[in-house]
Amino acid sequence: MAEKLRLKDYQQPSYWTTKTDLVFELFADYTLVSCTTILSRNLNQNSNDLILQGDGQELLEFQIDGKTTDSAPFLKDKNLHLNLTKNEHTLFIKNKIYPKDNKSFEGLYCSNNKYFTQCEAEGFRKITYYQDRPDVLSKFTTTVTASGYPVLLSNGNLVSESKNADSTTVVWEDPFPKPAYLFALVAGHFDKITDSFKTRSGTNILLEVYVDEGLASKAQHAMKSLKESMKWDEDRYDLEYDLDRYMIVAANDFNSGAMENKGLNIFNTKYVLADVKSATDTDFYNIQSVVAHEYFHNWTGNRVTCRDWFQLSLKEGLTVYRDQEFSSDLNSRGVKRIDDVMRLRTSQFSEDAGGNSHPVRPSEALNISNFYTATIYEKGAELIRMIETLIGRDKFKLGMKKYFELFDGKAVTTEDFCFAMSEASGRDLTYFQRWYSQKGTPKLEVKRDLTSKQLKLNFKQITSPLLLPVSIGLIRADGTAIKDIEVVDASFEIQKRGDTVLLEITKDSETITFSAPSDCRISFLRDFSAPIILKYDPIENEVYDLAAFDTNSFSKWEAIQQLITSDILKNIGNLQRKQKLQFNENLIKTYQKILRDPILDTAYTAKLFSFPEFDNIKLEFDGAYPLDEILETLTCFKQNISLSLNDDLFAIYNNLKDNDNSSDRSLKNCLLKLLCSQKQHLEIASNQFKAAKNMTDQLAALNALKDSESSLYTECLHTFYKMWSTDSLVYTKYLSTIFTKKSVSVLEDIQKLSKDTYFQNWNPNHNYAAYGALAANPTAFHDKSGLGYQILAKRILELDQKNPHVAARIANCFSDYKKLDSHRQTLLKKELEAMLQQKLSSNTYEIIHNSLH
Ligand code: B3K
Ligand code: ZN
Repeated sequence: MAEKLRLKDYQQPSYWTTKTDLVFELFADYTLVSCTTILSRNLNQNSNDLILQGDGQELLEFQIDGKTTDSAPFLKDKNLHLNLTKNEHTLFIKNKIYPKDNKSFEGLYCSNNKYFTQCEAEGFRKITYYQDRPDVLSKFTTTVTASGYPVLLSNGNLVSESKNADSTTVVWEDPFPKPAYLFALVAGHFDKITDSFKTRSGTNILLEVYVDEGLASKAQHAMKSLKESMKWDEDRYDLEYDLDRYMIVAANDFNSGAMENKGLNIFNTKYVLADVKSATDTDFYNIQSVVAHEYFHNWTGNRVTCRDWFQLSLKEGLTVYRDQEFSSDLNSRGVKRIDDVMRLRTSQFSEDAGGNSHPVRPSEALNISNFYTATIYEKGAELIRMIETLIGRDKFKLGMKKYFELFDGKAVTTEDFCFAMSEASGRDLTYFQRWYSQKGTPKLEVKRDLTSKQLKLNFKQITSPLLLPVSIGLIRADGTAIKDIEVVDASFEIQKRGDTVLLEITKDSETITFSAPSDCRISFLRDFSAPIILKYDPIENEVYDLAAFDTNSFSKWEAIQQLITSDILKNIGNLQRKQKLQFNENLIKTYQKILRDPILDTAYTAKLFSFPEFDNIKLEFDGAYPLDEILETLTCFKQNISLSLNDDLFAIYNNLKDNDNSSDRSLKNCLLKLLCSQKQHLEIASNQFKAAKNMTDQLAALNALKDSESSLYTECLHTFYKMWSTDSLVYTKYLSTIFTKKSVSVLEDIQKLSKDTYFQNWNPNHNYAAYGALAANPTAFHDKSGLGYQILAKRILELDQKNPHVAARIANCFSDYKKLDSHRQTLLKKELEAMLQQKLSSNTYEIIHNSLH
């Protein structure tokens, strides 16, 4: 088994690679890769040893400084171990690879008879022997020769193109030094759309989006999103694009969402192709945000990159923060913040509570591909957001400017980022940086002491102390906000911002005293100012008043989440004690007011109706969670809301029914799903399905019917299949609909899946939509028979032979092992131990091992 990598072992290489010339000759069954590199001694290191990583290629020729050399003595494991003598060397390596057989979708591979690359994190070593590490930055020239592939692309600018009777040869040159993980090559038949963008300083950039033939009309939204992103980065951060052209290419087989290769982004088709008939409003929204994310990497990731892979959040956390801000500016900021917090809590908080918990800057890893996680991305973005909250938006912008002044063209660390922010803002961030190395979700407890004139708060950090920016507001029982909050005394720094005060909690115990009226209600963690779990005992009616009156859209939503969560927890307790379920009637009244509030925006109201899910509720339990009781209570809770609000839900659904905008659709479809927990309303969903003019309404109707055991569902599902199964992307919606059904019958369905003509056995999207969906479906996955565990274990082993990345991602479903009851633990343990006996990739081994231990 591979050895663990450790952050503390980082060392610069003994040689830098300063120039890389690649020549690709694409033949029908194989590809020849010739790579000439200039190596230059790193005077900081006193060593002649140099490792060039490789993975599975056939080495055909090896020259050092023009002399053909026997490579055999240098080959050890998969790598070339060189011992060099001079300050400069020229290496030439020629090797053979088989892209058509490459189902790992890393390195150079074929998908739908087109060639693509995926080199992050360590895929370049599958193309040629190379210093495949992010701190080695080289200028690249790429020559590609092929016949029968009219489109031949690589990074940078096109320098020449020549054709003869048999083949076409192109030469691409990238003027910006880059690490190997940003290398890209694409070849094939494509359709494309083109456009242009004039930068602020007047350069015209050619923009191209390449898609499968016949699908050009579905690329318009991606192109629009690209132009919006380019404009936003100029407006917000004064950052302009730096090459003559920017290309996006869509790939049917792609392990993740997209990849920010310099000048040549390669995308999963899921984040490029859309029209209203085949893509939902959420798909459109995601395309905008992923296109932006990859574009923003051009500065945060490509121009300034990571020193080593433990620094991954340097580029990912920062770029997620930037794409979140972009989406907030272009859409609704309040709704976006709620979406981001929901995602953080569902995916990252769960990850941090399970076997694969790790810090935003991990200190060790077996396989770095396993670290493309919610912690690195989402929690990483929260860390950046906290810095912005602490120093303010203007200084944050100055900090970004400083970051590029200091580090453009370099490979750096998260400390370097914080240093730039400190330099620009004058604020010491040393203590704050503990956030980067501490895993787990911080817990903060608040106790209050309210007298007639003063409110005293005592904060206790239950976990190791960190700097927690806690934003709070005060409101009175009649709903009026206390505008001028008067702080009498505080043991820590505070910053006043309008009717909100930012408390900078640092020690394990801190206090603050305000002058405040006795009916004062506290709105904690406004805008979710820190990614923590905050516990306090509300006084009577406090949370209801916040739910009704809080002016902070996040905190109003949060108050409602709190009311629901405590109602659900109370009823889980009832079930455990074999008592009757009894839901809170005041909550119904709160919802009635929300539904009748003419001021609330429909997209926001839809968020108020997004109830906590299984993954949120399970986190409320410290030890093993009561899985069956959680599931039963959640279902009954929704049924109760549906029954109690029946008339309002029905009336509003009808009002919104024919409105043609995404905001109204989101509320309408959310209410439809609720209504359908009553059998009598299933007909509404079936009618909506039949009348739907867009995918949002069609899919929402199908999903509303899904858990009903009604023939209406089977009929609609069949129609959906007939309409869409030939469209690989929409087919994934069919798969995830089936496999998220709250029923054990799903386990039978998935065993028949390989017989479905349209299921592409190795396609990552299809596997995530089927097996990933099952893994996230607690009813079926955790069925007491243990069949769910068996099916997933078997499939992960199959996938692991071809595509360890996809296998390991799905294997994350086992990380709750220790939180299961003893019956389920026994069943799962058997599967996990059996898996560890098999020959596993280091990716899957690491995930399974961590889940079990
Ligand atoms: N940087 C890529 C992620 C690549 C995943 C490699 N296993 C996409 C992104 O975060 O922008
Ligand atoms: Zn990214």
